Amino acid sequence: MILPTDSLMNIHPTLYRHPTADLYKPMALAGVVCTMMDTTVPGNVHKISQQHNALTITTQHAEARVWIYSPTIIRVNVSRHFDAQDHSFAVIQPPQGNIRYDDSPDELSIHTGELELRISKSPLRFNFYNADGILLSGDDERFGTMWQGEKFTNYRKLFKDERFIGLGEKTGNLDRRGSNYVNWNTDAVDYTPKSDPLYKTFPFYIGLHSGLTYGLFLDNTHRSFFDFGASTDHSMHWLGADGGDLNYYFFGAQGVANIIQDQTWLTGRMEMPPLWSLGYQQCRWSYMSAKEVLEVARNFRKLKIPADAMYCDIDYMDGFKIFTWNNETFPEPKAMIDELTAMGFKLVTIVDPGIKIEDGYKQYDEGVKKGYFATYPDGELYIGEVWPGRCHFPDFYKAEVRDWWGKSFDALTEPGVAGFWNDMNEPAAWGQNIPGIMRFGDKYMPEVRNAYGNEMSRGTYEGTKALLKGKRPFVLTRAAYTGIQRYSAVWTGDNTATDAHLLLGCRLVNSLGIVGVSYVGVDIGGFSGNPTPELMVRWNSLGVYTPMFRNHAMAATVMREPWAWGKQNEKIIKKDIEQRYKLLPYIYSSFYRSHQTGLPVARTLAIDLPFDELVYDEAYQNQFFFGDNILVAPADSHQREIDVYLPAGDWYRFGTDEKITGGDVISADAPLTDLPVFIRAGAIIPMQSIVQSTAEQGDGILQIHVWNGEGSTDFVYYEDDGDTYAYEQGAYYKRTISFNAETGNITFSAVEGTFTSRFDRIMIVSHGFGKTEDWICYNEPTEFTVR
Ligand code: MIG
Repeated sequence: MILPTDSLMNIHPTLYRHPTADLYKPMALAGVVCTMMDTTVPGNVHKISQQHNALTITTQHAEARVWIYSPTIIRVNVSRHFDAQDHSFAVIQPPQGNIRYDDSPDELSIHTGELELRISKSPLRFNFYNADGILLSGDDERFGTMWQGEKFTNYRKLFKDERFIGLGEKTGNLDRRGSNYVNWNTDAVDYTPKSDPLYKTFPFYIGLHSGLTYGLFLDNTHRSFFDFGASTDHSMHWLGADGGDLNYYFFGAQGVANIIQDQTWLTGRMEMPPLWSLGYQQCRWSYMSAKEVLEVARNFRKLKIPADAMYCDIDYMDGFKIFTWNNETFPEPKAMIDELTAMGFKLVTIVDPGIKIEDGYKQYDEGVKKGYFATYPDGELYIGEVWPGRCHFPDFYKAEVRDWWGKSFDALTEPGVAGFWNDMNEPAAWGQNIPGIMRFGDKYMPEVRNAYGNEMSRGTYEGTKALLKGKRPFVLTRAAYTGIQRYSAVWTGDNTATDAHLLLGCRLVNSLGIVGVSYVGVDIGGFSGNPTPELMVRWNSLGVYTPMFRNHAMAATVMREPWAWGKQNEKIIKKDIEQRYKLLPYIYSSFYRSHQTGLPVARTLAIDLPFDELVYDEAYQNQFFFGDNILVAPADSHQREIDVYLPAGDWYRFGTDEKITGGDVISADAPLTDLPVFIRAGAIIPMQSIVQSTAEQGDGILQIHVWNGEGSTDFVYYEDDGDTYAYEQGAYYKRTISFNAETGNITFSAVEGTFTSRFDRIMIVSHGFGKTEDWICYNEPTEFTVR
């Protein structure tokens, strides 16, 4: 008997509605499904047992395990063949002890005090409730979880007013409702504002409905997919992967910031970055010789445009062989770097994973001898072509390989390289279609592909950290998976020199912030194509408020340095870069907050205002807070006036100190000389005088800018040596600065930590008080009055 193809869907709900039909039985329908995919469901619960901090729930066709990680984090894993290793690339916390649960004939319920998981037994369904018994999220009652072959899908409820944010580096709108996405790390050459997937995988999103928040992280490195109510008459949302387990962490904290804190507690937070890396970075594919690198660096100093980092893209190498230098164009790397150092510059060099097949090349010889490269199933070494030509690819999943890789960086750290840029680690090979039979040890590439970038970055980070003997390495990567913040900063790959990409860049950065990745940059100016001078100017002004401020461009594009755009534009760009340097004390303190809590430096407004409709309006969705007190409204290169949504409260235009009342959409001037940036009333923003690089001593004055407001506000000021790990032993300088608007008092708490501030004077700069004087104090102050 052949039924119409939609008969499966006709039969499903009927079966589920029938009390005895606990399972969709493909066998019973053999005559019907013979032309269909092998489809299975977990079936009903047979047995419940507890071991190793986990509750094990055995069903007809699967096994589900439940662990509690914290009162607001519950992990569920539904599997047909549970892997005893239970490995995660992302999670760094262990589960808690014994799980207490209530068992009734129909339902199992687990309470943590803040979160309740109710598991219905026939059929197996998971529903999460808050402490008040209100449903946060759960399985779609009809379909729950199903396998089609090895691929599983978890169909979930969709609330009428539900919005979704997250997934990290994904194009599209801030609100992901109605969109669908795939995670499969890809060298997304020439991506557009609609392309998917891009380079990174963060299978974590936050659901928002009925004034409630929850988060879900699918910890699975296979190709995964997420659908937020597209093409289903808004009846459900779903997620899944081509293989592995439905292994997810459910976050029940209320408030987006609290969920981000929990998610970064689970998967780690970034270390304090080296201070120099927060300055302006100048990159290009490529500065072709040491001479050119030095010329560009010298020009920054000559023109008094601040900068901290120069880059070498692939052409510094000998035939693109990783860990080598071209001895014609870069004959004396150490001499070049010494000269850069004398000018206050650090050097960052690129590394790709592909190791050139060439006898006598150290990394090739060693890698082959020791079996460090990816293979085919028959043991033959996989060969893919990339810049060096035919290459092998290190198996970064093995500790021994990461260790070997990490040690090879001595070729770069010996002459003095300070930053390590990891490219092409999706991994990429010409043709962009590495076959699924490529193997890393006992794993086929598709099972672990999405974590390749993390494992390469981990090897780079651990290796260079050891080589730099106590100094913080700066690591930058293109491909990533959840948890990357523990090892590396990221950038959003090969964008394009268009206004659409400038705006998309804001959404990518903000969305990466939601998934725990604070240290993010985009290629300022756009990688491919040539920006107009207006676009270049505008993009630089946005770079000031991007966690990583790096100018980069593709080979054969016009030069992008600040002086390449005419004297008038050079002046504007210089002023913007100076603004970045003035703000470094604030930026560094914001990075500290992120290091402590996981809260991103660049924050979509959805973090503070998740249920404010205007936040998701396409006209305002690119806006973001930079740290606690600065609101940035990106204007493109053509706009000279834009509509800005200013949330409730009073605001000041940063460039003019004009006071504006929020709670509404306003029209803001947007000249190329003044990006619409607003300061929250009552804000405390520590700043400094202009320096040419972070290596410069400066004038020793810490400026505490205070904008008039209401009530009281405070700011945690943080400083350390910016360079070593001494802060982990208490060598930092931290004070809470408070402002009381009623009394006009500014109070400094006692200094916490053993570090001596590099500022020996504090200056108070008041805004919006109708006074113009500033106050300087020579000794450690405790109190000022601005009224
Ligand atoms: O095949 O190293 O995204 O930033 O300049 C291109 C050359 C390889 C891609 C990176 C880009 C870099 C370029 N790389």
